[in-house]
This record gives sequence, structure tokens and C-alpha cells, in this order.
Amino acid sequence: MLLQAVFLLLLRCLASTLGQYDLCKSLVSTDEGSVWEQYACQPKPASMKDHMRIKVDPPGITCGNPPERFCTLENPYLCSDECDASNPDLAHPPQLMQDRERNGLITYWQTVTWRRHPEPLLANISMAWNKSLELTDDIQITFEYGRPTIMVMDKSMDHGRSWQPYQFYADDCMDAFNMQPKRVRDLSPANITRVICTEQYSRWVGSKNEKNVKFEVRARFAVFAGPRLQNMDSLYTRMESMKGLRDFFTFTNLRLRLLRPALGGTYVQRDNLLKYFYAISNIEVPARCKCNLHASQCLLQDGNLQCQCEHNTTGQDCQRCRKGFKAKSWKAGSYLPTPNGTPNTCTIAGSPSGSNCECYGHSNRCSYIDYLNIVTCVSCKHNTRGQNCQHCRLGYFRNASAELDDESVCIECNCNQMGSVHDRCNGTGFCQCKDGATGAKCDDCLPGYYWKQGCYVNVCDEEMLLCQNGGTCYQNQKCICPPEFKGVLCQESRCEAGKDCNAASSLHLSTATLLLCTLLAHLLATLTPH
Ligand SMILES: *[C@@H]1O[C@H](CO)[C@@H](O)[C@H](O)[C@H]1NC(C)=O
Ligand SMILES: *[C@@H]1O[C@H](CO)[C@@H](O)[C@H](O)[C@H]1NC(C)=O
Ligand SMILES: *[C@@H]1O[C@H](CO)[C@@H](O)[C@H](O)[C@H]1NC(C)=O
Ligand SMILES: *[C@@H]1O[C@H](CO)[C@@H](O)[C@H](O)[C@H]1NC(C)=O
Ligand SMILES: *[C@@H]1O[C@H](CO)[C@@H](O)[C@H](O)[C@H]1NC(C)=O
Ligand SMILES: *[C@@H]1O[C@H](CO)[C@@H](O)[C@H](O)[C@H]1NC(C)=O
Ligand SMILES: [Ca+2]
Repeated sequence: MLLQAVFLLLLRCLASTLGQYDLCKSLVSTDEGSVWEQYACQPKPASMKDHMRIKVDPPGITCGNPPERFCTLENPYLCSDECDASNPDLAHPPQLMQDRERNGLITYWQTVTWRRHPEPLLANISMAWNKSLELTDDIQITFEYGRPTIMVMDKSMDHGRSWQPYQFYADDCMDAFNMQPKRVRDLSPANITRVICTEQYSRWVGSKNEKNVKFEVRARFAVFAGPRLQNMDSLYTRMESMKGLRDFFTFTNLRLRLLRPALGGTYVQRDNLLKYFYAISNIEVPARCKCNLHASQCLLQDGNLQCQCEHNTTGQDCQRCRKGFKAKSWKAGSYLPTPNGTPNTCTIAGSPSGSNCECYGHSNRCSYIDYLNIVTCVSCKHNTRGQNCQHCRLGYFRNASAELDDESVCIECNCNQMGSVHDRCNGTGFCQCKDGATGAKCDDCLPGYYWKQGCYVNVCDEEMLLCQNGGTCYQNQKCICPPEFKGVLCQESRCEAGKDCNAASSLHLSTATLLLCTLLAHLLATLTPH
């Protein structure tokens, strides 16, 4: 008892040094020996710009092909800068938005200039991770040469299949999006997940004074956790109870839609369009892998982030139970009760016990059998049977890719009625075949056998059982003999010494007549107009 208390103290101490929910399990000594104790856990935040796949649209939006001169808003008459894609020193490709800058040298992606004004200057930046992530701090996009006057940030939670706006940015929200301008601090706890338009990051303050556009995560967390995020427990409690709060910070893809560049605080000046363009030096995305509180590590595997799942869960986001564990027992871990949460470990499948009657969802009725002293499931559905509906009915076999509680857990054997001994099969769906039949369903014949509603041994073939005396083999079933011969393989002459052979010649004749008739029929067929 004391030991346990000491251990718990130690654990709390560890938790506070490691940070909360850093530990998935730990070996605990008890009176019965060592056992694993499990806790809700999550990976540490990381700089996700390192893992993002970035794409810009439309093609040709990146400057430098052909080489182009550009000016700056602050000094529009000094247009000495040049972008040239073929010169590494003057090129501004998209990857410079996610590089690690060294020696204070700022590197940036840059677009073509707004020479085609009044056609809008539009650019999309799509960022994909192929992994569900959860924001842990502000997204920050750094614009060299001024921040856009109109921009939208979108997110996708399903790998880019569907998108939703995340935040609108404009120097005039009403004018650009017909939305009232808001700040995150205007939001109350109840509407913190509202999508807003903000003017905070789009107004002209000089391109050097303020380069960053943010998506505020800290300020939203602070609504629950306090201004210095000192009360994270309160945030985590809300994450559990408030619908949509966790999902609000979850994404697999982000997209920036740049709709109008910085204008320098005035209207567009048509006589110098070379000073209007977009340039981004960095996109910071601080987030953690979403592992449903079932992993404390998230590692790169074959180029993709992958949760290192604990609690007998599996999947990219630990979003299901491992094989051998009951699929329906899966639940995300919970932050509650603080500080260690609840792991919601997957429970082991197929451990029938008398009192705890589990029917894997194939029956909702149990009954007690007095003389056997067991509780058993009644009328198992989905072709299952057994005390716990844990077996397949006769004539069905176990679907290896389905969990025990899956409706398609049992597959019909489908044994060929003619070819198999009965309609049952073994655990991998193989039927028991009659002599000469083969194949998983016994619907095929072994060499030396032919199929005719079942397999029969060949009467004749091209190898061992040859028809003789000019006879021909008909579908391995019989030899068709010339008139003078008979026998299974036409091996016997009809005109053996002392016998009457007239029958044979008359038969010959009738064959000739038959042949003649067939020819005539063919001729008639070709002459008849269709
Ligand atoms: C940016 O993405 C949006 C949404 O898919 C699309 O409608 C728009 O045409 C794209 N813009 C450019 C410049 O590719
Ligand atoms: C995305 O991740 C999954 C799981 O790690 C992987 O199977 C798939 O190939 C990945 N897709 C791409 C485009 O990398
Ligand atoms: C959020 O709610 C507060 C009060 O509950 C309200 O004043 C504010 O306008 C709301 N914000 C939005 C964006 O609806
Ligand atoms: C998870 O499964 C492994 C074996 O596959 C087992 O060693 C471990 O104890 C299991 N954990 C739980 C919590 O059941
Ligand atoms: C086996 O189970 C999987 C997973 O539920 C299912 O997709 C598949 O259709 C099943 N196979 C058959 C033949 O029913
Ligand atoms: C079922 O029978 C096939 C063919 O005889 C065999 O290969 C397979 O291992 C058997 N499967 C089981 C589970 O017995
Ligand atoms: Ca850079």
C-alpha cells in the first residue's frame, strides 16, 4: 500500500517533469508481482513544417521563368531586384517556405508580379501531411515584402477530400467577405470554434514592421487555460466535454488562398505593378500527431508520420483495436480524470466466461442453462453459433480479415454440390472433395478426370488412353469409332473371323447417307437469303 502511494507520487513527479500525458504505461510492483499500469498519452508537439508536402497553384505562379524584375512597396523606384529560376542565388522555389534558415539568411518563395492587373493575382499553397495532426500553438506565416490584403486559410480533416474555411483575413472584412471583423479575444468559451474574419493581420503597417500572419491557437487555449496557459487541466477537461473543440484543432491538410497582395496602404498604382507580389519565407505549424491518446511517440515511417500505438490499438492514428482484441471495445483515451486520464485499452477478444456473456454483437439475448450451469447466447445471427456466437455455423468459415464482432465474420463455404462430399469447409474455406475433384470449392477435376456434374475418370485422352484404329476421343468420355470397330477404345474389329460383316457395311452406308444429308443441309443454309 505504502509502496503504491510512493509510486504514485513518483509518477506525478515524473509527469510534471515530462509534461502531462507523456507516458503510456509503466511497470508497477504489486503484491502479485509486476504489472503494467496504463495511462492516456500523447506525443510531444513538433514543428510540422519539416514533414509537410507543399504545392503551389496555379502552375507558373512562382517567379523567375522567365526572369523578372521586381520593386518594393517602400521604395517603388528602386527596382534592382531580380527573380531568376535558373540561377540558384536568384531563384525563389516553394521549398524555401519550409527550409531551416542558416546564418540569418532569409530565404523565401516568391510569385510573379501583378503585371496582369486588373485580373486578380491569385495563388494557392496546399500543405499535406498524410496524417491527422492537432495544433498545439499558433500557425505563423511570415511574409517578406508585406502581408496579403485578402487571404483565406482552409483546412481539411480527410486528406483533402473535403475542405472548410479555417479563418478569413482581410484589411476590410465587410468588403472582402461580407463578415463582421472579429478578434479571437471577442470570442466567448461557447463560440470559440467559430470561424472568423480578422483584420488584425492584413492592415498595412510597413512591410518590415510586421511580417507575420497568425492563426491563433494560444489565444483560443487561453480562454480555458488562462492567459499563460497555466491551467491546462481546465483546457483538457473542455476538450472532453465540449463538442467539436478537439476537432477544431485537428487537420490533415492546410491551404492558403492568397487573394490580393499587399498594396502599401493605398490603392493599386497601375503605373508600377512590379511592386505587387507575394513572398513567404516561413510557415510554422506547431502540432502533435493525433493518436487518440494511445501513443506517446510519432515517428516517420516510409516517409509518413505514424503513431507508435500502445494500449493494443493500431492504425495510423491508433484508431482501432489490434487483431485479437475486440474491435467494438475501441475508444479514444480520455484526458479525464486528470492528471493521468483513462487509457481505454482495447480488451482481449474471445475469452468466454460463464457469467460475463459476450455475444460479439451477434445476439442480444442470453439464457442460463441450468443443468450445464452456463450462460449462453441465444439465436446467434450473421451465421455464427456457439456459447458466445464465437464460431461459424456449419457451411461457413471464419473471415480472416474481419474481427469477431463484424457482421461479415462468417463466409459461406459455397462447396460445389457435385464435387464435394458435404457442404462444410475447413477454417480457410477449403471443401472436402470427392475422388477426382479438386480446387478450394471442389469445382475442378484432377488430371485424368473430366467434369460432367462431378468428376469422372477419363475413358479416353491424348496421353494414356488412346482411341485406336482411327477412333476419336469425345470430351474424354468416349471413343467415336469407325464403323468397322468397336470397344471402349475401338480396339475390336467388328469383322472377326467367321462373323457376319454385312451389318457393318450397311452401317457404313447409312453414315455416308448421313454425311450427304449434312452437306445438303449446309448448302441449303448458304443459299437461303438471310
Ligand atoms: C485555389 O483553390 C480553390 C479551391 O480548390 C480553387 O477554387 C481555386 O481555383 C484555386 N486557385 C488557384 C489560383 O489555383
Ligand atoms: C499515407 O499514409 C498511409 C499510412 O501510413 C500510407 O499507407 C499511404 O501510402 C500514404 N500515402 C502517401 C501518398 O504517402
Ligand atoms: C461569441 O459570444 C459572445 C457572447 O457570448 C458574443 O458577444 C460574440 O459576439 C460571439 N462571437 C461571435 C463571433 O459570434
Ligand atoms: C497487449 O497485447 C500484448 C500481446 O499482444 C500483451 O503482452 C499486453 O499485455 C497487452 N496489453 C493489454 C493492456 O492487454
Ligand atoms: C471479410 O471481412 C471484411 C471486413 O469486414 C469485409 O470487408 C469483407 O467483405 C468480408 N469478406 C467476405 C467475403 O464477406
Ligand atoms: C484447409 O485445407 C487446405 C487444403 O487442404 C489446407 O491447405 C489448409 O491449410 C486448411 N486450413 C485449415 C485451417 O485447416
Ligand atoms: Ca525560408
